[in-house]
Amino acid sequence: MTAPYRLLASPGTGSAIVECMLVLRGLPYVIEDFAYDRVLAGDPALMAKNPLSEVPALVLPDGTLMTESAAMLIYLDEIVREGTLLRDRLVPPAGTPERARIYRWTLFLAATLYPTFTYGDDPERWVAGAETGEELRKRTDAYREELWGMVEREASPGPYWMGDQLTLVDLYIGVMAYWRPGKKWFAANAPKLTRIAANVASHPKLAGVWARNFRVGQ
Ligand SMILES: N[C@@H](CCC(=O)N[C@@H](CS)C(=O)NCC(=O)O)C(=O)O
Repeated sequence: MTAPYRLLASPGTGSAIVECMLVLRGLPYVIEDFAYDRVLAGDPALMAKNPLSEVPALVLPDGTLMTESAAMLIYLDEIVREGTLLRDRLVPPAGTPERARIYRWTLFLAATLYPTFTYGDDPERWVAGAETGEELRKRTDAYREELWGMVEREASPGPYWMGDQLTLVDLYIGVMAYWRPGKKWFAANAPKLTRIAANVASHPKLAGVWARNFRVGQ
């Protein structure tokens, strides 16, 4: 029997994005949870796997270690287990403009938008002085809103970001909608993303992931 995937996680964080993917792809996995204050403090068990002390980290069945959520999603989409259907994949077929679009915006979310939290959550890690820290927080928050505006403008009017097909982009939207600027901002400024996030949250296969990561009504 092959070992399960091991996801190093913390409830409500970006590890939930990869947790969704493992469920949707029907892959066997176990979760090693870290309280978020342990992640921030640099838990030695997490740092042994990811020296940045960030979740998610993923250990593949053969022991290979992955960091970077987008890399994990792209990799896991290609794992086809017996009984899983090609149409259940979260990336459009190779060589199509749709795939180019999904890769572009998946990386936009992971590599451009996600770091606004890295630099804004605890600004005094990067700049000296409370006032400068507040300014960095304010500016990264404002920049994130601008970036979400771009994701909103590109969203389809369908149930998911690209239309009828659930893709990697939807997983980021579904989870990140719980983070700053928060649900009220999304409702007022990003109606398509609000709808998409609700559809991901109520996806029948993802009920367990939601129960583990988010409180009802959150
Ligand atoms: N580029 C990474 C970012 C991961 C990341 O920033 N994770 C946050 C949780 S949502 C974290 O672990 N932060 C801890 C820290 O910044 O020290 C990815 O896409 O996986």
